[in-house]
Amino acid sequence: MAGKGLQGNTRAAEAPNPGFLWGVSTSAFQIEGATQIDGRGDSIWDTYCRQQGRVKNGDTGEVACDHYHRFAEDVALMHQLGVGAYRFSISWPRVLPKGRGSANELGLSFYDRLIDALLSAGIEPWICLYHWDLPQALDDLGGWENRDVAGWFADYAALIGRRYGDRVTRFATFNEPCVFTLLGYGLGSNAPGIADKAALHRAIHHVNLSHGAAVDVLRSSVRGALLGAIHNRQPCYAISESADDVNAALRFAEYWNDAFPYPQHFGYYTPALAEAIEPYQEPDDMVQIARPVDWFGLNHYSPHYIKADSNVIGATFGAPPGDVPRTSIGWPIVPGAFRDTLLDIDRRFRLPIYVLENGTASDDQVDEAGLVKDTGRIAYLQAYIGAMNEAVSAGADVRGYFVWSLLDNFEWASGYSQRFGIVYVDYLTQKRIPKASARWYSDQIAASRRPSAPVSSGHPLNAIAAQG
Ligand code: IFM
Repeated sequence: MAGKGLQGNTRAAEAPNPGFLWGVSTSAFQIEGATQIDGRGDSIWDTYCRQQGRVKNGDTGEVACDHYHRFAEDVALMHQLGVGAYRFSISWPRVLPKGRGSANELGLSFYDRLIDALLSAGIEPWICLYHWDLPQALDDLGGWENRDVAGWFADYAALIGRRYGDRVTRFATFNEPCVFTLLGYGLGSNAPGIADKAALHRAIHHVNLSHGAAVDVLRSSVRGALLGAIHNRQPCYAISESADDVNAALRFAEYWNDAFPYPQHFGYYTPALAEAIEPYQEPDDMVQIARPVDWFGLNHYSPHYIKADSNVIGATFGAPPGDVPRTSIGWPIVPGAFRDTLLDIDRRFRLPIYVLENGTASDDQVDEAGLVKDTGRIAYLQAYIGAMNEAVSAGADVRGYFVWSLLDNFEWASGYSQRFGIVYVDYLTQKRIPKASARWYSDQIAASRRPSAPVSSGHPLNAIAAQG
């Protein structure tokens, strides 16, 4: 039986309260596949995947998890897990193949079917408008470097609000804006592969303008809309005490932690960014950016260890000290940093917090019995959910937690070499195999809804996993 002897019945800690929202997250380009059918346009990631040497093993998003055709099976899996919510993203080029202008009815109706299936299964849909797949046609016009993108993004948000706002109230404007701007425009290691200081600063400012414009549009078009953005925040420690590394860590933190939350919530950029972005700013921009939102979305995996570098921001990732445990992808495991980050966000931003990504890659294998015993992932989730619960006990207003990710999927420049799912995907057959962590997570959810009841050992996922 899956999970036997795998801490499957071990609880992370007392869950915050019975109304707490447990969910799973994914994104369009990472799971949908079906990139060449039903009128979808190219995104910058389709282009990037075609460029030799950009993505490990030459992997692409063409098939991915084939979620476009298998979404009903995936919703059924979520139902069996018992999650209360599913955060997914809309593929902008699937619904607007050129990024603006005529909408693609076939693309729009895919998300109708997905949303309806979720609602029938009692799962709340959380829509993220942008998880990194900018329509290529807009990139051809300058993409996030072109100030007009704020208008294009607002029109896209209006389309989504009109179409799905009768069934969905939770919308995020952006997922991890610091990552796709820094890696895509500053360091050149993600699509569209640019490494240029001015490009980075233009992109940051235009993403912020687009966020504010989309909040306005959704607020006026969706009754009862509950809006936010999804940010990374994590401590950035210098790898040494040298002045260069210490300054690099401070600068890196401005780009990583503050470049979006500060203008969006407080209406200003922190000092180094304020100077760099000043040439691209117009008089009323900050008013347009700092629109009130309803919640703070956090993605957090680990702290960063930062060193000085000659790149466009003068700082990059360094190695953690040897005694810090790491996941198979090399990311440090420091649950206390998660607890402290949640408390810090609570104190600074004074909004309900939703953890919309947390999880780990692991080197998962299907064993002879057809099971995936991802004990390392269970230990990670247990420690991190425990740390979250400590933050809640200390007063942080955390309302929900979503695992990254439901499925193994396309991990950007790492292709399919890294598995983040609690459900294993056999990419040759597209067979889904819930891992031991899926059963563990499901047990947590069930137990947190019935705090005094013993954790179930006869969960339906056992049977699914046992079928191998
Ligand atoms: O897969 C990504 C996701 O798209 C954004 N946040 C981090 C995840 C793991 O790297």
